[in-house]
Amino acid sequence: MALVLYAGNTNKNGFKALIAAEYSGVNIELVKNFEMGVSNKTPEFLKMNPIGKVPVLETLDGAIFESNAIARYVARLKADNPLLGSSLIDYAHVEQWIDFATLEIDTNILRWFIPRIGFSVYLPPVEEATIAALKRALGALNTYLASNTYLVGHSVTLADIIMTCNLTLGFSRIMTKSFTSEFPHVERYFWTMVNLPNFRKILGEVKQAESLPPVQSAKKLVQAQEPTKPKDKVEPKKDANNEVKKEATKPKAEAAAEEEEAPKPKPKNPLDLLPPSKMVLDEWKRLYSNTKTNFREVAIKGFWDMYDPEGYSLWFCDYKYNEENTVSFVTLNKVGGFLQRMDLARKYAFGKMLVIGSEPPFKVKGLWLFRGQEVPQFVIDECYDMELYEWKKVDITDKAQKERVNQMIEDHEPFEGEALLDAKCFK
Ligand SMILES: N[C@@H](CCC(=O)N[C@@H](CS)C(=O)NCC(=O)O)C(=O)O
Repeated sequence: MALVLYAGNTNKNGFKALIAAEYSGVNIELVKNFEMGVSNKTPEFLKMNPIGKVPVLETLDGAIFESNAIARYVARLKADNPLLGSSLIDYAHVEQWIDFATLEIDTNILRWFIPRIGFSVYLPPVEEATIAALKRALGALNTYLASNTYLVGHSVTLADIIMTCNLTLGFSRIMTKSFTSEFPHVERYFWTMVNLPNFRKILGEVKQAESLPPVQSAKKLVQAQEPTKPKDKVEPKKDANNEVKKEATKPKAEAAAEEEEAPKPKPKNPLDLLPPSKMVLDEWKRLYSNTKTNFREVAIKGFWDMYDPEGYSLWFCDYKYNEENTVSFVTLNKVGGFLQRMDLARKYAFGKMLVIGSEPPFKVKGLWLFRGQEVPQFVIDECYDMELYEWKKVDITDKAQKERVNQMIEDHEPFEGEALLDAKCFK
């Protein structure tokens, strides 16, 4: 019998074991047709976990409940698993961060989230104290991550897996950008982790909550839970307890609250109100993509022929924390994640990002073309990566700066005397 995990396929507590399994080469089967509130209340299930909560892992030697214990078991199936650390002090630090992720981070995220969606009493002073406690924990984590890429040592451990799964609930349901921007190192850490292949495979694409779940008033909650059809009578109330919900499985109370929000008209982007420019960004992007030979003579020359210094501006960016770029694939993921998050600026920007050096620490430098004369405010507000870079406007009357622009566009190697690990383009 393979290992069988009993959990819904959006359960962040179940994800801990599944990600650990990816790192450890362990095969886990997710039980099919799991129905929260039904499957976990059967006598067979209660024999495996008397409290009737998920996840539960069924093994040949017996069942295990509590998601951290399950994840530890999975990691221990691989001998000398680096997920658990490689020295006595590392083992202790892995355990330390697992407890911190559970008791200081997860507990406070849940205490903030659950009352808002109407599954426990909402009391403003309690919420205030919970947010303060969460901020205290995130502040400490932020300080630690200012000089550490991972929680323990120089690679992913079980502590990162458990921390990231817990943060996933927070980031996707309640911790909006304006809340998390106070903790830039936590943001960088989180987006780097969720984009690592073994995480992404299980978590899918994670999106940050755009607003706080509106508080569910007692009246609304009662209405939303009032059965209208017999089927609703058996709908499990606790289903939303601490799952990372997909739209389709949102608790009724929460869905009702969201439905009541009036659609807001989308304000026009201020960049669309600028005087028209002779430079057609898409034309430049096409020229860049279609030039395969004589790049200098064709694409670079074409760029300067098209460039409109009144309608557009050029910017150099320099990553502020290059000393952290000690692992090549993590650095590349970081840059890849940045470009994904820039998607919102596609209509107004073109960019080149170079990862420089043949050995760590790698330097990350870029060149961006933006509509208008400033780095657009909506990009600064929406894309947290922006503050991880130093931005400097290019003076195109300066020959050296202009040549640097050319070299960045054409991935010139060596760049500033060093080999390129990679060059990525945003177009
Ligand atoms: N500490 C437990 C928490 C388990 C838990 O709260 N599970 C929720 C879903 S994520 C549950 O089963 N709720 C149903 C209930 O409370 O009856 C763990 O980490 O496994």
